Amino acid sequence: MVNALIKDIIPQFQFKGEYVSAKELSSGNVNTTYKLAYQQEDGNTIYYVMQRINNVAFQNPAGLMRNVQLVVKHIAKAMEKEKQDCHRRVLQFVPTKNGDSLCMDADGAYWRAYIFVDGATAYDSIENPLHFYEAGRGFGAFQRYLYDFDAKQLMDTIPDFHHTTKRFYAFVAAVAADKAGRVKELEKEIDFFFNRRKMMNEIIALTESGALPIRVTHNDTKLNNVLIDNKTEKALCVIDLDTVMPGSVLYDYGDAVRFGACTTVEDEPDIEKIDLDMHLFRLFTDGFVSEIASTLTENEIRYLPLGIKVITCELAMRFLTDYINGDVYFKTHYPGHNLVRARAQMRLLEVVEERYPEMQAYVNTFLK
Ligand code: GN1
Ligand code: MG
Repeated sequence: MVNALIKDIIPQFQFKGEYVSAKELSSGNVNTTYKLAYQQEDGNTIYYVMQRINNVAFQNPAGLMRNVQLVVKHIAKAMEKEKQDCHRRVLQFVPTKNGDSLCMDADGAYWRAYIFVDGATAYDSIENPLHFYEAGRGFGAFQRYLYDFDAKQLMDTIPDFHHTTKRFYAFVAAVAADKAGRVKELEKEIDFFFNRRKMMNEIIALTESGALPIRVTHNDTKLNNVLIDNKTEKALCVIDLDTVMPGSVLYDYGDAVRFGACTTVEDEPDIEKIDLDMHLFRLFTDGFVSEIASTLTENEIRYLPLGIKVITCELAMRFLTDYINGDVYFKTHYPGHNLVRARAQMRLLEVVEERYPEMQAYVNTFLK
């Protein structure tokens, strides 16, 4: 039986074959995603991904889809230029029966669909360390393909997404408003971010002064946003392009290490278990830099670890802000989930701070 939530949406898209089943994929924290199976006449099954775009996070879904399509087209061309086969390596969208890229549901939210890349895996955690080297290559190559993309073509799908200083102001405003009455229990956590206020501004200050260039970046480089081919075990395709916007290379590098080199899940309740695996850190760095070394400036290399620090702090603060606001942005799976996430990322940040000199020493080995 088709899930009631999607039964009116499915018929709007040009899916081929006969509908078999739909399964919700639970790993996203913002959009809602289903994997659909369609039986073909030749007996094969084609899988599709159908996604509801979260309209709290993304206010302009049409602009978002335009961005994503421009980026995908550019990457496919860049792959061709490098004589690489782009089959299964870029997202392929499925139009609606009206030929549009989106359709609207009864609540006014927008949906889109694309072909599921078969024979590849989006890992939620590292099972084979070499996959993390490959993730580094995948995200590094992604930035290389977009190196000559004219950023002016892109609209900001979420304005100031990684403007960590403005995120801090939003956090302060949330504390002041105390909408959900939760601030009284959070003195320690609130102090934690006030104590790091200057550090949080460092990437912004470096880009504003021109010391770090602005590129086109992915901005959400979790391990599960790069597909690894099951056969070759190589990075295949970068997905979740909704936040592709102008930004710093440090964001993509930092967010990927934050998520993938952590020894636990992102929302680990037992913070004693949280550590940063330095071997994984080095593997990712090797893979990432190997793909974009030719376009990175010396400053970008030197400041890579700053990306890990700032992005971990930013996300910890975003989770806490959402907890204070009454859990309105991130999907939560139990009461207090956002607070557990915030505390886990705060602990991870402390570990990153301890390991910082070691990380700096490692990235400095890439300077000529
Ligand atoms: C959200 O939904 P997902 O997992 O792709 C969030 C990211 C966070 C991430 C933390 C648009 O990404 O910024 O880093 O959760 N995406 C948006 O898990 O806010
Ligand atoms: Mg995402």
